[in-house]
Amino acid sequence: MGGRQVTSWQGMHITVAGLGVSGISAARALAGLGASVVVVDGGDSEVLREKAAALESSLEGVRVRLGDGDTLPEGTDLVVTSPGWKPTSPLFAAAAEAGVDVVGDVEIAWRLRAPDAPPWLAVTGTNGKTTTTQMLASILRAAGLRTAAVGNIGTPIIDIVLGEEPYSDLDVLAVELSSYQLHWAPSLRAHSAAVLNLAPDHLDWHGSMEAYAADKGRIYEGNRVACVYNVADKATEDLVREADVEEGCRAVGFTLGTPGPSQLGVVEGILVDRAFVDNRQKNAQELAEVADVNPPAPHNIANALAAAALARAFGVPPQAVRDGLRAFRPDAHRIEQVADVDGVAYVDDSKATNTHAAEASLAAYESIVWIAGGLAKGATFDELVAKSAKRLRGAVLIGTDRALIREALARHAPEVPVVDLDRTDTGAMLAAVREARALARAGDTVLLAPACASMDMFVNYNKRGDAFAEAVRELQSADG
Ligand code: UMA
Repeated sequence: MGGRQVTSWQGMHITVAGLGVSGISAARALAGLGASVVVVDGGDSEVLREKAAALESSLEGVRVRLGDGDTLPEGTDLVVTSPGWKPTSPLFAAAAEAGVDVVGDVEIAWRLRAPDAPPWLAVTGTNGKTTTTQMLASILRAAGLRTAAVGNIGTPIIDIVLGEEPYSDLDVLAVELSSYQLHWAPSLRAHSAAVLNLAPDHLDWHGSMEAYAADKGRIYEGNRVACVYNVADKATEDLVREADVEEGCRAVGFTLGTPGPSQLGVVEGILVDRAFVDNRQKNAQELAEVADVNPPAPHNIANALAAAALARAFGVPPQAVRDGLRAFRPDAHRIEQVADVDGVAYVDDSKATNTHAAEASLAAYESIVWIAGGLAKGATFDELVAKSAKRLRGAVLIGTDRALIREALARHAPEVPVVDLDRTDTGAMLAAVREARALARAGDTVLLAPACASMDMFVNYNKRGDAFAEAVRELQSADG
């Protein structure tokens, strides 16, 4: 990588909001560039104190203030926020009052990148972001390119653009961006970007669906080669239309149906490209088979098409799309089959923390015993249940907001047997799996797709998925 683009950080007084993954990365980078950094965090736990001590002792020029995330430190020139902080946070009101800008860590990464830095292929959407970004990275690797999957996926982008090992000398980045990160990254300009889908989520953070969509749409701003949208989700296409892009940048759709010109889609079990081919009015290029997608559930084929579109926009050959999709393995807790017991498949989709994700999950199986419930985050379940009713053999409900799902089942699927466990303790998962097994018949799928957040019963969705797998194993060993 060449020299840095910005040289004016020396002596700047920067307040970093949040002592989490992004805040620590931003503080390190900015202090390393000569800025004087104060990290503020509203929390004051043992863990945070340990993190604060480690950060302060490892770098000159960084101070941490715990237990007060609201007041702006005296003399602040710029606030760099972590994504989780709401725009309505008092700290930002204080910054506005003082005439101080607020930007996110992604914005800083964009400003810090070297002139010859690798381009960004960016992915957002309500659901499927992480999987699509990983598929994209796998395809890019199969094409022999040096790449990393970064951003909301867990690796802060600042670490990458500063060229720290093992990230130096990459050819291209596969970047997952959340709506929060996009909100705080006004000057970001990707090579190409995709919005996978748009459904209500995080509305408490954004304030409204319009504001949420507008932040997602920011990913298309200034794209150079392709804005990739979902043909089945008109809202994503609208965002492309509203975006201000570079001359010559194309709108490219992906669809589970037969693709039109400038689209990628599916024809008789084959993923085909009618966007990045010569004479796209007449020609189509075979990329891969549906069976190459892991798992080949409809929403995941859509993810694969979006990843393929971004890779093709970057000039990746068709063969690499197939090889990359074949090499891709999904993360745990995302439609992960954990066991097959007496002809019944047990599938963990604990990552389905909202109704949109659960709907995609339920659409992937024909006959389902559904384990659902948890924290609803203000969601309603009528549409989800109405759309999925015909696939349900039965339902087992757990968690704080289970009554909302029970009532939706009573309205739209009165025939479906429902077990309401009336429990929110961690051990409830074993009971839920037992009840599900009693309802299931050979050929059915017992599917954990809660449509809710997990924090009422578990530390996070990973632990919820682990508890499910553990419960299935206990059933197996009790049988054996
Ligand atoms: N904090 C406050 N006041 C606030 C909010 C937070 O003091 O009002 C403090 C907390 O005490 C905590 C710190 O800020 O110490 C946490 O900051 P954060 O919530 O922004 O989390 P990070 O650890 O910096 O992680 C963030 C992303 N988190 C969120 O967007 C909530 C991570 O995405 C991302 O992987 C990481 O940056 C690196 O880019 C996680 C996520 O849940 C996976 N994302 C959401 C999603 O995918 O749905 C958007």
